[in-house]
Amino acid sequence: MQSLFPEKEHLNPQIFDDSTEEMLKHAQSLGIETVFDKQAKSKCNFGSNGVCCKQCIMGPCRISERSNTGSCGANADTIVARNLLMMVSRGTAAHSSHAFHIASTLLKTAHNSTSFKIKDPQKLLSIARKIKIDTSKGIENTAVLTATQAISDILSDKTTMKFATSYYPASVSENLQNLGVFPGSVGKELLEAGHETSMGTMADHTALILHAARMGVADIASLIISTELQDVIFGLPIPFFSKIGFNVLDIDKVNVVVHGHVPLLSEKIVEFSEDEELLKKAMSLGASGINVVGCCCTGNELLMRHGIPLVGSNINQELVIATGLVEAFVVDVQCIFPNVENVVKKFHTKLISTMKEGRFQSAEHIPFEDENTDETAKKILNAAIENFPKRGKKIFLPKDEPKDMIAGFSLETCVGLLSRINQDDPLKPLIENINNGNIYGIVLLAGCTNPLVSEANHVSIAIELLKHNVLIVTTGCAAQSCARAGLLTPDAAERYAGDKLINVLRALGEISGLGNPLPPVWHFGSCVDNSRVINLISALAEKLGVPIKDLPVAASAAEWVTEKAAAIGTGTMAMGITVHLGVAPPVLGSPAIVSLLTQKSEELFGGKFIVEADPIEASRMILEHIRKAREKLGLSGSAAMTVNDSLPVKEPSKPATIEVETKMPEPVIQHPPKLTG
Ligand code: NFS
Repeated sequence: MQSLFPEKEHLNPQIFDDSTEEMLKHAQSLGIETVFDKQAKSKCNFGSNGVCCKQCIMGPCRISERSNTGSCGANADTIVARNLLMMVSRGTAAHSSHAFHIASTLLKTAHNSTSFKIKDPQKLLSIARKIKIDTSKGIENTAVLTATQAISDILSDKTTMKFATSYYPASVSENLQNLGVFPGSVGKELLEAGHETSMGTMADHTALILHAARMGVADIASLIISTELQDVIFGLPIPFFSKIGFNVLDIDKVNVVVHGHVPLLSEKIVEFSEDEELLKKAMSLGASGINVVGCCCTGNELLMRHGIPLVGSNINQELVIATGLVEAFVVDVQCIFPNVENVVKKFHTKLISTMKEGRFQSAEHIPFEDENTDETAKKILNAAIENFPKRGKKIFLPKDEPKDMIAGFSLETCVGLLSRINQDDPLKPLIENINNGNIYGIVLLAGCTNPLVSEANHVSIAIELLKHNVLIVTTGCAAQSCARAGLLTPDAAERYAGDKLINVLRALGEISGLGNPLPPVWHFGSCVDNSRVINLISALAEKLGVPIKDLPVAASAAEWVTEKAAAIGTGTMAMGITVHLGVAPPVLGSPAIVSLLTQKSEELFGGKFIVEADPIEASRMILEHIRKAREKLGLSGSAAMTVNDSLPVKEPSKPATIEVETKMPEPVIQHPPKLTG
């Protein structure tokens, strides 16, 4: 058979994770094309620079040596800025549609018309107090008012989003308001963006970019709505031991992969996978049980609350099916490659779509409504079970065992853990350790995995930064990359954390009851859960009384792919956080826009974009940004460091300031009730 990978350079064997490479070879041997081949063939360079305009049918036009404007005279700056605003808007539409769905579910749940419960009334009360909603008339009424406020933030004709004004530090809101980039409702922003980007309307590229920033800020508020209200319905994340890898699929069981982002139905699939009737039926057909595993961000959501193992990130989805072991590949919305339709045709796997926004020509569509999730979950599990006897002989798993990991961090997890050190002022120990340099800075590794850069960049950056005592928090597919590389384990702390950070991790591991250091990379959940990190950073800024832009923090989306990542990155930057991008956004065709995003933005927002493909150089730039922030705050340990400074010391040079004042508590990290592998 002709190789699908005649030139294998883009799969650098040194940096590509072994299991993925093994699965790729297997898929290749079956003649299956995946994103790895398709991207190399399809990528368009004009589009990459952002200078392609499809706004009207005098075009499509593109800026080239032959013409420096489109047919209507729109120049590269206008075209690039318009394209960027449309990209950020689509990402925001996806996130806010998710937020709208969750808020509606909470509203219906409060009216008792779903099978969901208000699982965490305390969280609901804390949200309500934060957005200044009356809590005096009972939990159901509070839920109705909170959900209604969220829906109004998404769809009404308002001038400010309450979830933004209430959650962002005052200094951030004030700056955004002064710049005229504080969002009204998301719907209003989307409507205006659609209008402005239509042919012959907005031709001021600065106004378009400022609107992109306003949209990004609205996007972050949408994330906050989704995360906060999901916690109310499903409960807070709990630190869990779990596993990641293709081999979390179980040869003896009915394997159900849940993929996408909105965890409403998948929560029910997990719940009913333990239903006795269904288990009996699975066993009667020769299986030893039902094994639900997660892909992408739906997987991250289930991991955070139930310890459900992860089978893969966005670039693994086709390969998961190519194992031949998946009875049902159940998708909700977002980041689902249409190619999964082609791959399932080679196997017995049923592709089951479940939401009206995410349909496929040949998939079986089993839609769920909030009112019938139980029945739909059972129907899907039945379909998976009945498919088990049809499993073919073309099954394959890579030889590597799944990797261990600990996940389930959140602002509440951190505060809960730290309150074991200082009950009255939980953030104080964290701040003391940032002040004295035991924690040199905090960096969020977020976003997708990208087939062009393989899985190495998140991991390389994490390892470089850890050496320099930077604490890593991570979400989304980036978290999965780090997990696959074994970075979410106590061993990784001993191996990679710098000489000061390791003391902090050891102390925290001790007070958590783990008996080992905490992992040096903290998994904060799905991409939507970037809001948890924003909330942590906001809490630190407010506690220290400094704007976010002055904190020794940064974010990195080293392998970003989607419009949603563009929205989160833009919103994060507008809040004052410097964001590294490992893949250039489609703006290089306009030097004016490049300058706005990478330089002028710092004057306006305090945050800026750093674009650097090389992970080691990117780490150096991030460290330099943190060094400057520390210097400005007058913190110790601000001397220049480069990534060449080797800091392999594993013995503590001086003890961390964390002291355990309380009696040793019960362990807080749990084993999930069921684990494969
Ligand atoms: Ni976020 Fe990237 Fe998708 Fe999740 Fe993964 S691709 S933008 S990380 S699954 S949303």
